[in-house]
Amino acid sequence: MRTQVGIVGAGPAGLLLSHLLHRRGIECVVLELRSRQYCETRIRAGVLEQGTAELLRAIGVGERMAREGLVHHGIVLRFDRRDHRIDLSGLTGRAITVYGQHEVVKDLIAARLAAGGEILFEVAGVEVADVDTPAPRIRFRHAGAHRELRCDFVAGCDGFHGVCRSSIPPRALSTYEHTFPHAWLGVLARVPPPSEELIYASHERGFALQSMRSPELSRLYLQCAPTDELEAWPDDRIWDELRRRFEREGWTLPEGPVLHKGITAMRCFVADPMQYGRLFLVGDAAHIVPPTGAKGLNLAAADVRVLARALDAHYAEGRGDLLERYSAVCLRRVWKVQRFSSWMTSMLHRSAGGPFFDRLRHAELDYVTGSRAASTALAENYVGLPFEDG
Ligand code: RFL
Ligand code: PHB
Repeated sequence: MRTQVGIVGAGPAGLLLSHLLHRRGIECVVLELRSRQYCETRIRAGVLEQGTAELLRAIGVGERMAREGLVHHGIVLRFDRRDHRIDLSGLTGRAITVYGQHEVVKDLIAARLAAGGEILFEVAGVEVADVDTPAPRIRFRHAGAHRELRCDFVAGCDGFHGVCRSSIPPRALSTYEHTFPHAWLGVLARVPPPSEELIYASHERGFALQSMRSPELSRLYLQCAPTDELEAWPDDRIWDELRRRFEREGWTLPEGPVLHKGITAMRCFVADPMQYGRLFLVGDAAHIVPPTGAKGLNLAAADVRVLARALDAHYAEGRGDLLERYSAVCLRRVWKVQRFSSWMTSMLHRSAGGPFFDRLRHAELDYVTGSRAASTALAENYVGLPFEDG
């Protein structure tokens, strides 16, 4: 098999890249470990920056999002049992769209297949070779047969646990990591979201977040210990803890059937550079941010824009400079998003630092919600920093 760009991973990054390349007349093949159904039902992110939503619309995959996505103009920070609204649109003129990541994935897969795009699901044993030569190869097994995909470039869109990053020689890569001593217990429940906007709650018992997927589905998160097991969190305990952490006069949390629950670590990770020879790392394969800023998927989409444009410049104009600058351009945004996500995480989560740090966090919340300049700084990061496509 031969193509121009071999893409490993059919998450948001790989699918979006393949759709952008297709629109620019560049051939690609996507190789995915899991089944189509698994990819389309994996519950993860929910918040799209305005720029991400605009990109999806501009490339013709925004129709269902326009119908079913929820455009939000503000978010709420709840502390001291009171609400403090950050008026995202008033402060920045921009908004966010709440639309599940798996819905984005469904829309992209449908668009790719409708356009005759090639996505091989349930491949195994993916190995990337010769990326430091002009003729990289990807070896894999599919439907019981050993196969090889020859290509000009490889896009490693295979997430944090994928194989692409580890195919770069360690001497050619620096990594930066931090793990927060918290985790999130995430719950999807069939119950109308009690508030129209997202609520980030900072409470003595720990952080809690109310989000949603539709007018009938709530997405709720609780700060928990990274060592917690799901068995320690029966539904009753979850509702009881949510009720305590969201406590506010005149606000009640209705209960409903829990459809899904999971525990997520809170990790920061950056690989530098995000490229080696003809291999380009994209999205979670290159970086992880803690979910408090709602940025992982948006950052993956930002990488994709840069890479698609650089590959287009290579094929259409014979220019290699944008590909050379791929990592440098992406990393500027990555570190700003890392900064924002870490700051949100530290400000909102209860830590073991003791009373001095509890007071500092409280002062931070008080300042952010009381100062127009500080609220604007939060808002402009939350709706998404401007793009630098290199
Ligand atoms: P993905 O989505 O992990 O996709 C990688 C794909 O590669 C496949 N794969 C392989 N394929 C072939 N061969 C191999 N050896 C392979 N190894 C892996 C995998 O099966 C998968 O299909 O990475 P991608 O595309 O970079 O997308 C990144 C996003 O998924 C991620 O950043 C976000 O989900 C993070 N995130 C959030 N981001 C936001 O922008 N807004 C949010 O509100 C938000 N909330 C969240 C989140 C992540 C969470 N969890 C569970 C980590 C909330 C949570 C709870
Ligand atoms: C979500 O809806 O899943 C969500 C919202 C905001 C976050 C993280 C996740 O910061």
